[in-house]
Parts: sequence; structure tokens; C-alpha cells
Amino acid sequence: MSETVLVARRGGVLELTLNRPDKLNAFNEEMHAALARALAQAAADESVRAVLLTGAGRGFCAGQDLADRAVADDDNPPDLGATLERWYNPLIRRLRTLDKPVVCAVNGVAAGAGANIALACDIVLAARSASFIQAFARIGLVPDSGGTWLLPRLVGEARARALALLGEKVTAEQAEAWGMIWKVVDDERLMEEARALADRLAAGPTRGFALIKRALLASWSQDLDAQLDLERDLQREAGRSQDYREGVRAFMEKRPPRFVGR
Ligand code: T3D
Repeated sequence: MSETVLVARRGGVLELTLNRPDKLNAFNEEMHAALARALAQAAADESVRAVLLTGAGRGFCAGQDLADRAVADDDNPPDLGATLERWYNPLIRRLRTLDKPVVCAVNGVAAGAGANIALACDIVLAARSASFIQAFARIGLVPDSGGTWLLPRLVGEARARALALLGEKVTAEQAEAWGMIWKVVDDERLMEEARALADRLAAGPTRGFALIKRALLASWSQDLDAQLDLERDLQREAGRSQDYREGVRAFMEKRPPRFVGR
């Protein structure tokens, strides 16, 4: 088992901690593989009803480990498209399509792919001292891990262009003000708040949450007509769930619902 991603189970939450703190949790292949395994575990285990992703030490994630790229010589450039295909793209797809909510607790700097992996999670909390850097242009690269898709949608075209081209640091407070993330939290309260949020989601209607994720993801590539049809289909499915029946019953009985995730 790799120590590059710490996996801890707390009730219905699978807590994943990127764990290469001396490298600000930059990704090497071992960490990619460990994270892929952990997310596959989250997907397969019905008793996992929410995921919490964070980083060890003072950073969240500094993107690709550039030490693994420094050996390339002029005649033998690395095929970065292949790394995206092999690791980063499947990771973003996994986060976006996981049938359960993913909370990200950004505990420090999130740079390069690290920033966009955080933004691909469902609800992003950031420590007040955290920051987001589209570091790619600083080294001649293009924002990846969904950055060129997510950024304009989150912060608008003008800001997305400037962030991608300039690679400037965005503070957590700025990120919240721009709608890039959900919320800034004081550093010492980050994990407490993130865990409370993950616990709350893990006690929620997991099946319904999965359908919400599916609908929101589809909305970017569909017109209103198609989206209305999709909402009809997903609502039909949600209406057949045990949690919907429980939700209505609890409302009528004026008590909190006890969702089971089915
Ligand atoms: O290659 C492919 O497969 C394509 C995919 C690409 C995806 C990408 O993510 S490309 C972008 C890669 N990431 C970056 O360019 C960010 C590089 N890091 C930084 O710019 C800075 O470290 C930060 C702005 C993130 C933080 O700065 P600071 O001053 O707080 O920390 P530091 O001193 O720079 O870093 C601390 C240590 O972490 C340091 O090691 P040392 O000197 O103490 O032994 C530094 O080298 C190491 N580190 C930080 N980022 C990386 C890294 N080591 C390897 N790779 C990194 N990305």
C-alpha cells in the first residue's frame, strides 16, 4: 500500500489525504495510482457516501512533480498528452462522475493541476491562507485537468483568460468572492468544517445527490429542452428511491429524515 495517499474511513466518509508534503503534494505516478485506487474504492463501496480530499502539510497540491520532467533532453521531449490521457483526465472524470459528493478542503497552495483537481470537486472549502495558481503558463504549458473548461464557467471569460495567461496567485478570499470556490474558512477550523460538511453529505440522499451531479454536468452541453427532458428522467428515478419516500414521510411527520442512500 502506498503512503502517498492516506486513506481513512470516518463513518460514511472516505477521507483522502495527498501525502508528499515535502513536494507540496505534487503528483508522481505512485500518487496518481494510489488516488485512482482510493477513488475506485469509494465508488465501489456502497457504505461510502461522501469523499473528503485534502493535502498533508502546508500545501494542497502543486500539480505535476516537475522533478519527473527535468530529465527530458532536447531530442527526446516527454509526451505530456500521454500523461494527461493516462492519469489527469481519468482523475477529473472520476471526480465529476463519482456517484457521491466530493468535498475538497484546500489546506494551502493549489497550483497547476492541483488547482484544477480542487476545482473539479463538488464543494470546495479553502483555508484563509490557501491560494490557487494556474501555474501552467509559467512553464510554457496549457491549463489542464479541466482548467480551460472549469475556469470560464466558474469565474467568467475575462478572469479565466487573465488567470491562465498570467499564472497569478488567487487568494482563497478572492476565489470565494469570484465564485471559484464555495467558502473560505479560518485555517484552524478548515478540517473541522470540511468534516462536518462531509458528514452531513454522507447522511444525505446519496442516490439523489448522484442524480444532481449528473444533471449539473450535462447542463453544460445541452440546450434547455434537452435539459428539461433529462430532469424529467432523473426525477423519475429519484422519485423511485427509498430516500424520497423517507423524505416525504419525515416532512409529513415533522421530523428529520433518516436517509439510507438508496
Ligand atoms: O507533466 C505532465 O504530465 C503534464 C501535466 C501537468 C500538470 C501540471 O500540474 S503542470 C504545473 C506544475 N506545477 C507547477 O508548475 C508549480 C510549481 N511550484 C511552484 O510554483 C511553487 O512551488 C508554489 C507556487 C506551488 C509554492 O511556492 P512556495 O514558495 O510556497 O514553495 P516552494 O519553495 O517553491 O516549494 C516547496 C518545495 O516543494 C520545494 O522543494 P525544496 O526546495 O524544499 O526541496 C519545491 O521544489 C517543491 N515543489 C513545489 N512544487 C513542486 C515541487 N517539486 C516538484 N514539482 C512541483 N510541482
